[in-house]
Amino acid sequence: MSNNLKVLKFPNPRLRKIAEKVTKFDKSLKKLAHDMLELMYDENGIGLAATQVDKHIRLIVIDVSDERNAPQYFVNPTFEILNTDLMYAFEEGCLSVPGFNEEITRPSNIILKWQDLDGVAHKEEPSGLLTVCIQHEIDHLDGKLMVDYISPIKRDRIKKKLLKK
Ligand code: QAP
Ligand code: CO
Repeated sequence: MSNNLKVLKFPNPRLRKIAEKVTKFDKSLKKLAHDMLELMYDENGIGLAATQVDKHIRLIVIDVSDERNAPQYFVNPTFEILNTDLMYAFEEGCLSVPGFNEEITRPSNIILKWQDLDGVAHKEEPSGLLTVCIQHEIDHLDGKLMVDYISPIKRDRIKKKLLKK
């Protein structure tokens, strides 16, 4: 059980809220991060943004390892695109859009800046699945969803199916 946290599902309008920057690196931040990680593992996800659990702060948890034993926490993440010509298409899923996968094209070379749970700043060029996942999750913090990249017709079809559940 993940401490009362639940994943909001598209088209819940709360997924559209813009998350606030984290300024206090206290125990409650660490607790939320660990609860989010537990929920993400329970639901077989590789990434989860605080927005998805109705907490509107700039916090993301990710684990792209096969063994599910390499959690990464990103606070106040931002990225710069290194080369706008290099794009990568990947079949993405989302815990807020369960049961649907869509091919999304995103920049493949980025520089990522973030803080850890203690507020220490980091800067790195991510590789592989992390590059895709962190961009997907930063979108959540800005109220943006995977379905915003597909055609309105497809998006509407997904919306109707999820509302019927
Ligand atoms: C975002 O998504 C992501 O439909 C994280 O039935 C995914 O963890 C970024 C999930 C792929 C890049 C590539 C989705 C679990 C998990 C589902 C997830 C489902 C069960 C999605
Ligand atoms: Co998502």
